[in-house]
Amino acid sequence: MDINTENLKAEMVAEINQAADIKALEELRVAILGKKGKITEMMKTLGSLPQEEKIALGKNLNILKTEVEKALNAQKSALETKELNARLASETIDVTLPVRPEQQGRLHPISQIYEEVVAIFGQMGFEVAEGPDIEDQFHNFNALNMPANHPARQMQDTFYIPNPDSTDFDDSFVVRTHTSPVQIRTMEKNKLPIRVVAPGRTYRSDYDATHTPMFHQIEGLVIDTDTTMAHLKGCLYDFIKAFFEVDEIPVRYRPSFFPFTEPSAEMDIGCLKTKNELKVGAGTDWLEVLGCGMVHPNVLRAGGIDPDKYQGFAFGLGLDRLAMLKYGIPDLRTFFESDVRWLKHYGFVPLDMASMTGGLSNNGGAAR
Ligand code: 2U9
Repeated sequence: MDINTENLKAEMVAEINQAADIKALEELRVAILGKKGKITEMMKTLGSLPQEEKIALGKNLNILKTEVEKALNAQKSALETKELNARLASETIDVTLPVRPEQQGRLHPISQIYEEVVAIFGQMGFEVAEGPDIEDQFHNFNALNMPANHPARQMQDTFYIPNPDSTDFDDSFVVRTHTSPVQIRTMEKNKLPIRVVAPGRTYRSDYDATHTPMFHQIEGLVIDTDTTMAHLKGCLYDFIKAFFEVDEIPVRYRPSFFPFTEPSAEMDIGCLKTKNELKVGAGTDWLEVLGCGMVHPNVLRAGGIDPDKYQGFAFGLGLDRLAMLKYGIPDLRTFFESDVRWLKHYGFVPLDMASMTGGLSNNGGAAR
């Protein structure tokens, strides 16, 4: 048999080097080295050859096979590099391009209200104070003039957390039922005067159209030597006008009771309630928006402040309720359902932050 393996090698390597892609190369490999491939078929003929020819051709075919395998591997990695480079070129992202106009993300109305309220109090000179969600009973209750067995403690449906180091119920922790413990901690730091707002998550065991077990509050505390109820009224009036973005608004204060303030009051704003709508800022109806009062002397004492030298005012409001009011959201429970369609409707453009100079809510969202 006359087989020129040198010529065959030249032909096969040329074919291999011309394979345009991995698939064509694989077809070629099967055609040469597969079960019925050219070289395999030639190997099968060896058995019928005379001994000398068998040895010579066998050796040459093995050399040919090795050379072909080498060429196949080289072409495979060349094609893989070529394909990877083509993919990298086609998937290049220009990170310097401007943000795409069809951006999807939206700020939750509570985050928006949080930013708005903090922007207003920040402009007035309040600092933002924060504290832990899990509190001890001293900071959540006792220091706020609510000792153990005080009826006011039963007024709040509290989530208790066992204390692993004590079986005494009084030592168990709570998830804070209001942000007031943050102000107690601010007082304990012993730096006066104080002018802080404490926004954040709060927790009570309650669930219906107007209550969720986790909700958001913002509370304020001002303490100085001569702080009075007049300061409280001026401060809250300025806040409410800025918040509802109006120049004038009727307000009234009704006497109320909170263990931590004396005297205590609730502030109502004038509004117009119709069958389907609530208009804030005018009309003959009243809407309760916040609670407030002068800090109780017992609370000052618990925070390490001498009530004979210092006095102050405090207030508290529910951020969720404010969001419902300002942006006309009817059911509180929808706030926490994580429904993207809801968020698309009521949400706000995240890059347009609320600010007193840039406008609080002129960035679209539910106010549109
Ligand atoms: C300290 C002293 C006094 C905070 C206050 C209220 C009145 C109040 C409610 C409004 C709506 C809670 O979310 S709500 O249900 N809050 O009416 N909060 S005075 O008084 C304090 C707080 C801390 C040291």
